[in-house]
Parts: sequence; C-alpha cells; structure tokens
Amino acid sequence: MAAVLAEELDRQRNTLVMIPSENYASKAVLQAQGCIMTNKYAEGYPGARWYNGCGAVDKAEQLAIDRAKELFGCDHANVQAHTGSQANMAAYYAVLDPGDTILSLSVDHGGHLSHGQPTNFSGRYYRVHHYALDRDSEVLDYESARKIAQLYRPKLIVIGFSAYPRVIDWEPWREIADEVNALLMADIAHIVGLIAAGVHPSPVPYADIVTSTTHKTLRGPRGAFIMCKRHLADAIDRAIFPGIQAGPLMHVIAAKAIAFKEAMTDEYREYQQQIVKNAKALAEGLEAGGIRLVSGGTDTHLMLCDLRPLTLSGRDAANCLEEAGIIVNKNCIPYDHQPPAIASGIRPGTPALTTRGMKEPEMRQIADMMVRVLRNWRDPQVRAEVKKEVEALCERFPVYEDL
Ligand code: DSN
Repeated sequence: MAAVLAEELDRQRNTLVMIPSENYASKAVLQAQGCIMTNKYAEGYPGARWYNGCGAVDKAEQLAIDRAKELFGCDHANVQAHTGSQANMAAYYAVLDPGDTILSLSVDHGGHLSHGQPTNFSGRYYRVHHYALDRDSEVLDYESARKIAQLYRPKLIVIGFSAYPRVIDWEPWREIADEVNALLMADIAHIVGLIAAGVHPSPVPYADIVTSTTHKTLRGPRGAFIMCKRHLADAIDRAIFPGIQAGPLMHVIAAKAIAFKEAMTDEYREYQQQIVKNAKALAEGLEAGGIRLVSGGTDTHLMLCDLRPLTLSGRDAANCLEEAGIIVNKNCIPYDHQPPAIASGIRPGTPALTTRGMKEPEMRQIADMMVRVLRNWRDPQVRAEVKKEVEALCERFPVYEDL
C-alpha cells in the first residue's frame, strides 16, 4: 500500500489535474483527516450525544458549525454529511415523502445523479421532472423552467450543477418556487469556494436548503455539509441522524472546521478569483485553437468542450489527454447523442492548477497543449511531446513537496 500511495503522490505531482471537482487540500486538512478523532463514536450533536467521552469532538464539531455559519451567513449548518449525495439524500428525507415531486436538471444537461437520475435512489423514490438548457444558447432557460414548474407543481425545486459553466441568478428560482409553493434547494458542491469568496452570488438568502461538498473548489476534506433556514434546522438534523447516517466522521469534521477557517482569508479570496481568471484564459485559448465551448465560454471554474467537430468522443479525448499527462473527465454535453460512458465532451477546470500557483500564461500554454493533442488525436508522437512539456511545467509548480 505504501508503494501505491507513492504512485498516487507521483501522479498528483507530475500531471495536470484538470477535473474541476478535484483539488489539493492543505497539509492541515490532510493531517486532520488522518487524526485520532477517527477513533471516536459520536452519534448525535454537540451537547447531546449517545456515547460518552465526546467533550473534545463536541468542540471540533461546534467549531465547524460556527465557522460554516460565519462564512456563508446561514441560519443553520449541519456538518455531518459524509458525501454530497448523502447531503442531498438528507435534504430530500427532511422535506419530502416517497412519491413527492422534484424538479431538477438532468445529468446530461449538467445536473447530478442525486438530482433524480433514474438509476439513483433519488430517481427511484421520488417523481422527477426536469427543466432544460436552451438548445441554442445552452444556458438555463428560466421561462421554460417556470412553465414546467407550473405544470408539475413540484414540492422541491433543485438548482445546482456538476457541469454548468455559467453564473446562476438565484432570485428567479426563488420566484418560481414561490409561484408554485415549492421549497427551493441549491446544490453548490461545485461553486462553493467561489461563493465563500464572493466570486459567485450566494443562494443562502434565497434557498430553503443549500447542500455542498467540501473537497471541490472549497479545497477541504472529502465530505459535505448542509445549510438551511432556521425553521428547517431540526428536520435537517434529524434527517442526517438518525435518518440516514449513524456515527459522524469526527476526523473529517475536524478537517472541515480547518477548511472553513482557511476560506476566511484574503489569500483564499485571491485564490478563488484566480480560479475564474484562469478558467477564462483557458477557455479563450481552447476557443482560439478551434475547440467549441458549450454556451461559448465560462463564468466559473469549469468549461465544457464539444468535441463532435473533431470526430472525437469525450472518452477517447480524455484517454488521449491522460497519455499526455493531462487529466480531465469525459462529460455529456447538452442534447448529447452519445451515452454518458462515451459522451461528446470533456469538462476541464482550473481549481487544482490554481492551487499549484499557475496563472494566465500557464493556462494559455495548457490550452495550446490540449489543442495539439485533441486536433492530432490520431498521432501518439504529439502526445509524447506534450507529456514532456507537461512534466516540465509541473516541475516549475511543485505541489506537496514535503510529503
Ligand atoms: N463526481 C462529482 C463531479 O465530478 O462533479 C460529482 O459527484
């Protein structure tokens, strides 16, 4: 196992990590995740546990809760959700009964499995209808969503995406929810760091429930948390425990407290601004190289490349790029004719590259390397040449040097 960990460290150091949901957590976050709080059972909440000996873990969890509330300005925070999917499951469990109706975006338009995909629990236990992206502009179509909401009268409207590159205006969604008497939930797993830094508008004033992961743009430990309005606090807490989880991962909660603290600094705000600047520079470079971007660009940390004009699938593109040391994921594009396992697009993002200290000049260089690999995808020689350039670039921007 030591050898396997060394192999993964080498990969994280010497490749360009461009999966927009991945990042390099700080050493403090890594240490907390490996700390002695992994040994403690603590079902319940601070001050009201089922097991004894919870004095220190109570303090850790309260710190995480207080910092989340301060950072996002929410009424209530639950920091126990193990993953983003479980945060969403708890949100549904808190406010829905099986068979109730959810309105969300489908996976092929950028939504998430846990937003009602048929093979996911959310698609099995709830009645799900989807709003869609406009076919021409490839951005959210609020008017069409309004009509669909009026038709199906959902109990919950879910806003939030895994592959949507544009800024979200939360206010119209609140209006639509009010018009049909629905609750509004925002899943900010991808853009949470941008929101914490004020680089993207926050849904907290508008949504009844906000769910998020902690390991993507936020740059904390692998995990999740839930924020909600005061009147839903008990329902959310009971949904997490005893509803869908038992013992909380206290070592991960300690790491979440650290990540929230890190997110309060000026350095972090500059980091999040640079993520967006880098994404814009990367997008411009890709477009200049003839790669079509869904919706024509990005406002966030990620972009979607449509590879159909290159007669290349997302799967093959991601494999070619990996051979060249550039790690991206294949991704459906809106109205994709390919199944998700093949897909017509890729979804590059800049959070991890930005953590390494890379800026616009490096983004232009990376865009150029990606364009060369993609446009010459039949030529392994090009991939070999680019791999050398990638290694040289990684050497200039070292990461985890002291691990
Ligand atoms: N796997 C995550 C992502 O990459 O967006 C979503 O769960």
